[in-house]
Amino acid sequence: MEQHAVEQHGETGTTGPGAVVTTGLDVVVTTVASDSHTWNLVFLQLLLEELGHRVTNLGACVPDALLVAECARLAPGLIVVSSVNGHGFPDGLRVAAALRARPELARTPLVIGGKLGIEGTGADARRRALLAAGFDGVFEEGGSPGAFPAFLRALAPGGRPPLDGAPVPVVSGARR
Ligand code: B12
Repeated sequence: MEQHAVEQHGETGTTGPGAVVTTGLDVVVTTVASDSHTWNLVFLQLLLEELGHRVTNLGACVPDALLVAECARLAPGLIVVSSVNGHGFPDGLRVAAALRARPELARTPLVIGGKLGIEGTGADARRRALLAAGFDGVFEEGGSPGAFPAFLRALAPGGRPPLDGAPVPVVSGARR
């Protein structure tokens, strides 16, 4: 009997004879060129992997051109930008423009989060500007803990729910 492979994203399993069903997303986790913090990236990688996604973590201080080149090469299902050094807002605006300028990345889901400013205020204005620049979700510290996992579930309905008691990031505000 002819066998049909069903390729969605990610983790592989079977639902019938020969059927290959995959769940989860290929995700690029990155920070911006100015930011040398790394534990935020490790945290996000672990969280995403726990939720059933596969992560390429580009590490600290990623130059814009390298980020764009790697995303174009890997064609991920989601790009997650994290920054905590206080320069994430201007760096994020620049990175979004660079990514969205590439036709093959123009529609790739793209989010940013962390500590994006150097003041506790202005999160709403930052969020609006980042969404206008091309991000699909902005998750600043201090927002709803469930917002990022909910965003991921909407993108990849086959993904795993968080384990009981698993840490979730402090986040806020997705566009969708
Ligand atoms: C360790 C540390 C460093 C180390 C980093 C070492 C390393 N390998 O990572 C060193 C010493 C290098 C460093 C340097 C600097 N640091 Co520093 N650092 C910290 C510190 C103490 C802990 C950061 C950390 O590892 N946290 C653990 C991780 C897991 O948590 P997190 O980063 O907060 O991320 C969480 C959330 O933000 C969220 N999140 C993050 N990104 C994203 C993305 C998405 C999509 C989502 C959903 C969630 C999410 O998820 C994580 C888990 O909850 C913080 C203070 C603090 N207590 O947070 C300051 C801090 C981040 N640093 C700060 C600053 C200012 C600097 C320097 C500019 C200092 C200087 N003058 O040189 C430099 C910047 C260097 C650079 N080029 O980026 C400030 C940033 C201020 C701001 N954003 O308003 C902080 C907040 C300290 C402070 N209170 O002033 N730092």
